[in-house]
Amino acid sequence: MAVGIFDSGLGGLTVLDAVTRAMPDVPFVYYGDNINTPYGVRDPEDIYQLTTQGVQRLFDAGCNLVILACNTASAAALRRMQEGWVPRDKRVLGVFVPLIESLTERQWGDNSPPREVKVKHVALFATPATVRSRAFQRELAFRAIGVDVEAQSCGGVVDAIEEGDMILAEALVRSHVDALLRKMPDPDAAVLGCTHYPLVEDVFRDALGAGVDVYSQPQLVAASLADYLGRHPEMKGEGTESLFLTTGDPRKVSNQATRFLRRKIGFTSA
Ligand code: DGN
Repeated sequence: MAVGIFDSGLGGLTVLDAVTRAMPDVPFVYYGDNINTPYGVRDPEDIYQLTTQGVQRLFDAGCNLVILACNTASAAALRRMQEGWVPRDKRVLGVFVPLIESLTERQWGDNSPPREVKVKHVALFATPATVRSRAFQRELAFRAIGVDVEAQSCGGVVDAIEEGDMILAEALVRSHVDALLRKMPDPDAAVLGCTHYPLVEDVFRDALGAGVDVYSQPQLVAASLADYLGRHPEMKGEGTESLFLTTGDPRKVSNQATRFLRRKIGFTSA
């Protein structure tokens, strides 16, 4: 048994990196749906079908707890999966909630009514599907009032990162930040709502300027998961060996993954 980490491709490795650093004694099984990436341009039904397939594979590999380390899948599929698909003895958690809890200064799982918070103007950067879903705004509205969100759909950034074209990724990030700042000139916080973006976090920070607090997911998700496993140790699993599965070409994906983890790992066929 191990904790499952699902992503449409390689972005979830930024989350895997943070969780393995925070919890070196927890075994993980990573599933990257590289053959179907990117999800950001797919329709919600398609994302739901692909996500349930991948999560089922992780259940079959012995994971009782699966983290959807993909905002696009969390936005399009998580609520529907939790409401009718996830078996009673399993849990599937997303990456939005830790981010929003941190932004709204909440403890993990605090479900008290929405209240005023310090941040007033939030810039959200995410894939087209995440932005279209408005899931971030919906989750935020459960917890906070009086927060204005301006979302920027960052087309092209995920593909450029997956292909390793960091010059293109940087140029795209700068133009998306410019577009956002034209709509909202004075954000006090920016949310990087895609697990690929930690690889270009410095570019976001530089383009946004010093006055903007940047919320990035990996460390926030790792802290929430550590807290959750502290309260549910039976979900942790045994052993320390992690396993990496891909629907794509294992050799190509293993090479690409080195850029995300700064160490060599070997993927096998899902
Ligand atoms: N990394 C994914 C996310 O967090 O939304 C995006 C990947 C994709 O398929 N577009």
